Amino acid sequence: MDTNSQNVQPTPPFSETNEETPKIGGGLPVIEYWAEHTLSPEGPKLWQTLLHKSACLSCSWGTGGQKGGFTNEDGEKLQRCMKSVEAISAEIKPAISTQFFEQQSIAELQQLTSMEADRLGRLSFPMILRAGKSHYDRISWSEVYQIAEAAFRKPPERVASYSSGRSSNEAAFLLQLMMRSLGSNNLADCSDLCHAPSTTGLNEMFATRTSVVSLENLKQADCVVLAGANSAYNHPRFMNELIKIRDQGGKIIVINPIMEIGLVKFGSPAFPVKSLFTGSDIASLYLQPIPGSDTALFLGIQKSVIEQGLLDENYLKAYTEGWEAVVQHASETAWETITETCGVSRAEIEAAATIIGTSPRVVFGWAMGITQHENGVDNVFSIANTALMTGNVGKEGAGVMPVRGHSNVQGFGSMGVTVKLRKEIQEALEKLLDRPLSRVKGYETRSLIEAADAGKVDTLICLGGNLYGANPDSTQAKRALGNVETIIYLATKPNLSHFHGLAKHNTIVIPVLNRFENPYKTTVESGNNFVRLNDEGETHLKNADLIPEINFLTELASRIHGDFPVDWRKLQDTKYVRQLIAQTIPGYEKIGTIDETKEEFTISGRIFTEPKFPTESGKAKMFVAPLPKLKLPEAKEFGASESTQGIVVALMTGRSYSQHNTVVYKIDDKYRGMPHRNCILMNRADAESVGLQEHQRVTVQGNAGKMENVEVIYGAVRVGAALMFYPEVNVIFSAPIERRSGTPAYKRVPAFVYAEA
Ligand SMILES: Nc1nc2c(c(=O)[nH]1)N[C@H]1C(S)=C(S)[C@@H](COP(=O)(O)OP(=O)(O)OC[C@H]3O[C@@H](n4cnc5c(=O)[nH]c(N)nc54)[C@H](O)[C@@H]3O)O[C@H]1N2
Ligand SMILES: Nc1nc2c(c(=O)[nH]1)N[C@H]1C(S)=C(S)[C@@H](COP(=O)(O)OP(=O)(O)OC[C@H]3O[C@@H](n4cnc5c(=O)[nH]c(N)nc54)[C@H](O)[C@@H]3O)O[C@H]1N2
Ligand code: SF4
Ligand SMILES: [Mo]
Repeated sequence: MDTNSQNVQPTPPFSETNEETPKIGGGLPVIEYWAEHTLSPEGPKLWQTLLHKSACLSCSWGTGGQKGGFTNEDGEKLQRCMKSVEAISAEIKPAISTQFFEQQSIAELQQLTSMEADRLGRLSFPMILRAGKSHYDRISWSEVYQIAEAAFRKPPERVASYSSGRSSNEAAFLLQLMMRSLGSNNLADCSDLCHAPSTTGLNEMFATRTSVVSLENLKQADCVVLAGANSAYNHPRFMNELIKIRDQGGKIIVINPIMEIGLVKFGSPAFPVKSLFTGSDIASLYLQPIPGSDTALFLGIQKSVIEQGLLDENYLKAYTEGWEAVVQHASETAWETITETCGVSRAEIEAAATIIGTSPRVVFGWAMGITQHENGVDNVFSIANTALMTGNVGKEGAGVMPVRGHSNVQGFGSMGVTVKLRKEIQEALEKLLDRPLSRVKGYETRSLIEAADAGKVDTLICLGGNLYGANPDSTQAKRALGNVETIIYLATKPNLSHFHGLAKHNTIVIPVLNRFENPYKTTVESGNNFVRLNDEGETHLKNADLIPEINFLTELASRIHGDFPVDWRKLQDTKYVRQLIAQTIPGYEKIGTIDETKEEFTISGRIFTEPKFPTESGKAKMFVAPLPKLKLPEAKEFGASESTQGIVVALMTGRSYSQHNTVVYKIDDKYRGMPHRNCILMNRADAESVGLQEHQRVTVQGNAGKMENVEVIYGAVRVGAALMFYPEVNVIFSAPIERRSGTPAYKRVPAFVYAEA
């Protein structure tokens, strides 16, 4: 039995924080941050960018574009959060000088933290680290293309790409077209580490891969279930919708092992000053399960829905398949098994079931706390099963809604940057290429690292991101990338990959223009399936040698492929890329005329307001989500001696308040009361059970390494669980992989926490 599950949840639950933590999320510090940045010397440029007609750089909630920098798809104003300011501030930094890289050796650069690397400034000229050299050198564009072209002439199965969702749809489309024209399906993407289980799960059940809820529909919900998403940090404007739903008498159920303060009360600048000071209530009910146990919690909700007579059997019979086995599984699983597995009491589960079963319209939202598990796809199944059992998919104001990551990560998937290409896109591309695409299975991110580790990759192009920093087991990632002959990083800012993810022969860093600097229009897709048009812009980096991503990709492709299957150089006018997208990508027809119409649009076929699904039978398919076996290893399995004072915890790894993925903006996380990056958030009872105290320094050991001198911080985290920040924590563990989607289990890392002798 899991060491955690002896503790069935009391009410009120694990809510003790330390004296440092504020009483509401958001609130005045957000306004202070705005003021600090917008009134600083960078202020005018910041305002100019905020007002520029382009989508927010930061998260997938999406705002800006043609309706103006502050407007959402419903035309509502004042829709930019402080995260947007944070992201822009990082991009409008001055250029890093050539002298800097002449002076700093790679050994010195490797000493930099993620925050220090980002703070160096903007990359502004192409540079190369050659094998055996100690410094990055500036390099000419002609040599860049010469090396890149030779590297791309390697056998196609030994050539790979990785991408991250900040770039445009146009760049994403060109990347995959270039790779597939070559005969390579190795299109790894950051979504493999992120929402791939949502894509896989939703595709199996509904034959769709994204949220089925529009922003307009969300506004009509009477209840939102938010599982494993810290939206107060990571999708702040979503909080405005939750506040409005509560104000209209709706209910919010939060499911999260940590009582995140911003999900309890949130002070949003979008609302009257009063709410900013006192905060608005968010959670009506807050459940704190054991990390990795959400299938059990949702099974409990289903069981109770059945017991309370709230099962929508007519809906199941008419619109779903496989429901009998799912209902049977819920009916037959004993309450004891359910509560033991998830650590939440039956009374609380029943309360959630009553709310869900009696609310007319329920939206189920989730993020990394659901997907980043060994059973991430089962988690998604269990949520969608619950939605279907209560008739909540395929009607207005209801549905399943993965809350996506990067601002254009979903667009990358739509453009075919995936190892699981949709059949319709495959056929359209084959028509365009006038030949079959390669049938060799491509590498997603984890299999790319494994393949590189086994010496099977010669060439790698990274369109953004931080492949080294984002992967678990940093030692392996470094070794694996070291086997690749040529790595080409396209990036706006320096990051850990550029200093640690070094190739065997040549590591090239190409400085690119970001979304608001491109000399042509681009588009992006929000998590709510809305396509935005970004206007042309210009960079503040005068006399610098940056390149638009599109220009680099088309020039490289034209050198490799000549005029096949298209005149690549002509595609530097992105209007032509959009025409190709309109021809090949389902639902994107309107992009073909967006240059003339300026009409931003919701992708057709994505939002379900009727219970008819694009599956073969037209019905949603339901699958039994088995309960996980959540045993943690014993202390001795970490090599600890009997006398070592310590405890094994289920460590969740994720984001602090001031970071965007692997890029750290500030070292503290004030809402959780964590003063710096080298902290572990623990439950007081756990710490005290092995004689640890708050602020004591401990070692945290995983299966691949350890971190020392880590400060214990008491927080509102459930017994048996703890939290640390990535990317730093990625050195300590190699995660098991969700087998259907390739996603690492970042949210349930067995770790041994012990006092230093
Ligand atoms: N400002 C900012 N915005 C961002 C990002 C950023 O780094 N900074 N990153 C973007 C990206 S790429 C992504 S993917 C999203 C990430 O957005 P989130 O998914 O909100 O981010 P995480 O920090 O990974 O944390 C998720 C939450 O899951 C909870 N959790 C952990 N394990 C479990 C579990 O087993 N069950 C449940 N129910 N909950 C669990 C954690 O306590 C945490 O509150 O945000 C996007 N937006
Ligand atoms: N332990 C742990 N690990 C995790 C996670 C976790 O929760 N826990 N979360 C995972 C998740 S959800 C994700 S999505 C990944 C994120 O992994 P990645 O997407 O690989 O990483 P980012 O930190 O978002 O990448 C930041 C870099 O992108 C570059 N960049 C920014 N804008 C642009 C642009 O417009 N063009 C180009 N070419 N480059 C640009 C900058 O150089 C910047 O340094 O990390 C994963 N890793
Ligand atoms: S919620 Fe996301 S998209 Fe909207 S302004 Fe904030 S960071 Fe940007
Ligand atoms: Mo992500």
